[in-house]
Amino acid sequence: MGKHYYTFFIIIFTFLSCEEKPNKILLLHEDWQFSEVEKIKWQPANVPGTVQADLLRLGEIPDPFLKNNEDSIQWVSSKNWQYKKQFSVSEEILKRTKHFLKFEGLDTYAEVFLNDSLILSTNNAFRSWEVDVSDALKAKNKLLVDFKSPDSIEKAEAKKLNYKLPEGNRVFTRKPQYQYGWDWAPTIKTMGIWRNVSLESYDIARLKDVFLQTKSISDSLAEIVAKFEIETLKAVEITLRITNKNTSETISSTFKTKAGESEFQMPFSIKNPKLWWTHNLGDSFLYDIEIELLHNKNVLETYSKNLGIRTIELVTEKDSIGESFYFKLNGKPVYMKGANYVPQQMLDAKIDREKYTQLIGDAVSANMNMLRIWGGGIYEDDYFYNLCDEKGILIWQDFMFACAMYPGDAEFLENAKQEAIENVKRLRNHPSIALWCGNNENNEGWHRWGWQEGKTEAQKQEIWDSYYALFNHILPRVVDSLSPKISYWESSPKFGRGDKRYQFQGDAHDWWVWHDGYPFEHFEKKVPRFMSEFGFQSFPSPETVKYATGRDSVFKNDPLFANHQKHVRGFKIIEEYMARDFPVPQNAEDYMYVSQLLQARGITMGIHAHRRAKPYNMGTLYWQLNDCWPAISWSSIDYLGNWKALHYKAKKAFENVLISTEEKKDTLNIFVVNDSFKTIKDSLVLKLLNFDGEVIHKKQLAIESPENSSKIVYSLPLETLKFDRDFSVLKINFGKSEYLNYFVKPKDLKLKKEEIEIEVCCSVERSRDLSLPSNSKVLDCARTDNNLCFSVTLVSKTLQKNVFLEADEKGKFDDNFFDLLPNEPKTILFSTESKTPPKLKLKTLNQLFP
Ligand code: BMA
Repeated sequence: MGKHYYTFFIIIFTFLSCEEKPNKILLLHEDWQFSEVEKIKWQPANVPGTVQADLLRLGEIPDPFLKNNEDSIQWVSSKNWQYKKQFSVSEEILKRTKHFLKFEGLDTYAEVFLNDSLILSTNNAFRSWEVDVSDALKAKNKLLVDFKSPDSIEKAEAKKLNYKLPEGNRVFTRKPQYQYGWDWAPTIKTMGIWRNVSLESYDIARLKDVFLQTKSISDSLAEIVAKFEIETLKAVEITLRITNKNTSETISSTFKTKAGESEFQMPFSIKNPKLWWTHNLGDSFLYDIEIELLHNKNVLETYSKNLGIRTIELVTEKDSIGESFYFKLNGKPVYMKGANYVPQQMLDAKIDREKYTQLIGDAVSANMNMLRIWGGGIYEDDYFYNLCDEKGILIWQDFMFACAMYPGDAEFLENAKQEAIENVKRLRNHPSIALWCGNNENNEGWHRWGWQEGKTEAQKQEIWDSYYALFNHILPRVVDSLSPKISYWESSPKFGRGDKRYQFQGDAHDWWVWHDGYPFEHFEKKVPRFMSEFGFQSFPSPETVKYATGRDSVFKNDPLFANHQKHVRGFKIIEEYMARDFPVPQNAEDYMYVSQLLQARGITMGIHAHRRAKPYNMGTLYWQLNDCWPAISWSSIDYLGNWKALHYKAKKAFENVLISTEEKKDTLNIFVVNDSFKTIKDSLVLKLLNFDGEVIHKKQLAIESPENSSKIVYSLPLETLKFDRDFSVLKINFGKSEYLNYFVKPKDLKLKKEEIEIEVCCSVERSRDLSLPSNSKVLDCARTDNNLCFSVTLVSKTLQKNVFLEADEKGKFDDNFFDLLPNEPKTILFSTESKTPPKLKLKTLNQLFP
């Protein structure tokens, strides 16, 4: 009896004394130093970061984004670099049984030494690396990371092949391909510890992965399965608890693990689920799901995951014309509007959250519902995808292979496979992920860009086999096994522009415009099923040019900015197209302004043509949303975040309800494109005006625009109307939508030079009845703290084309580059941090006519 009591006490005592501690993650970001290997000069380093960003911060290299400095920093990536750090581990952590060092991103060829022992060698910047350091960890530790220059490694790899792979040695290194120089990017091959480093310690179990997979959705129920990967030191009983924070429902289950890795599944359901939609079609609703790992009732780890309940499907079905290419979100065909995204931060690896939030906000403001993360950049940070989940933007995600043919040896393929596994797993919980795509233009390049020339049949076969193994076996299998509800698409585009099927099947890139010099009208002639790239360059804002040159004004052909045009024929192409459609100004600022109008004209012409062709065409993503440095490029937002004319015009062209026109012979067909899921009945109002404001023709009729459709709602016979094509505009209204149709190119318009009257006022005090003060008067109105907006009201006696407002304060106009109709006042809002009304500069196309 006494012995039993004794045992009982021992058990209680052991239980109390072994209260299990939660798993511990220690970020190792502080106190790093770096040095060139050959020189040994230790200096403080930022982690996460890059060698280049640190050298810049320390004043050891000039800023490669400025002037012609790019060349003078190329030596950096030809050297070897090392990072070191000492760190102490508390007694409490040291007592833990298992310790892992985790590197979430090493760029790229690194050897890691812990306490002078080699613990890791890496060769892929897109993978993360974890090492069991349980035996090597001490109270005081030394960590050393040695980075080899990619140059010599790439050369050695290239030598192993008896042929040259297109396009250069970058294909041997798994790091962002655009860093080797692109037609919008400088060459900056970064090196360094570019993502988090941490020490993870545990005693019993840790959660390695959670996948919340939606199995079925009905109005009354969503069935989800949580799939867990758990690692335990030995066979134990663990409990997993799932709490839906929105409903406060909790479920938990206990499982028996085996030593090492175990997988468990826990189904759960959500009643009357709220679906996740893109922001233009509904609420991007996210459930807040908490996941806990417990042992003996002690919580070892807690995670929060956003769960968006939706289905997304790429529909590629043979039809009478070819093969469809469209996305179904929650069972409904959805038209995709957006742009291609390139990395925002070329030098700094630390995520600038404000920049990310701003850019995704700008995509939402411009009514985009899809971004394509292009394959020459990076798999973005989780923060990026979280923003897209929250804001209702879908992501077309390329794997990071672009415009080249890649090696096919076993080691390379295995490396690429691990990269894919890791990134698909990391991103599969995001409702924003709509598609995985194998590569950008590799297939097109191989078949149409002369890459096969000079190669033997055997060499060609080998290169193609390597392509096939990666993009038609490995990657689709990874997606299918790890994220089975998301489609995989081998290559964007499906067919190049030399292939007849371009127009009838799959996604397409239209580079007839720009690269081949075809007129913008070509966008209207060849409309594909889904346009995943088309674009045209423009200059950035004068602010961005001044930032890059360090000058206080801008010059045409400025030698300090010429290197920021990375397309060999770029300047010439812009000039040629400009002369076709616009007056070509001599003054630099005017030229930059017109280059933006030109880009906006071309790209919106494409967007309109694509949207009118719905449902034949079901998507339009222009090239490119953003810039990675101050550049003349295809972007609609420049490096400093300024909206170019295109971004304002895309915002209009991407509205859910779009009025568009098409002139055929003597008839103007008026379309209403309706992306919403509601039929809209309203009146269509047409007003044909001349530029002095005289009304030549008026018409009003009731029309119906069916849900999710594009339809000709009225055909206006032009031959019956007497009007000057170069001095008239047709204003078309339908509900809140408005469209201005011109009958000739901008350069052929008879625009008059006339003053614009302008009034600036604090928006809260702004009275809607306009009694304009004398010309260009700025009202001095008191500003309250909650008033961050100024209203700017403009009016003119004649039509003013593409009014461009510039303020002396940093801020944003809610519209710009707009047309001002004769005698119709227009009010624009300017949001700013500034307390005083902005001083405005104004430019219009009218001023540029001789
Ligand atoms: C497309 C892109 C990029 C390129 C752009 C402009 O092909 O995929 O490779 O920057 O065209 O040339």
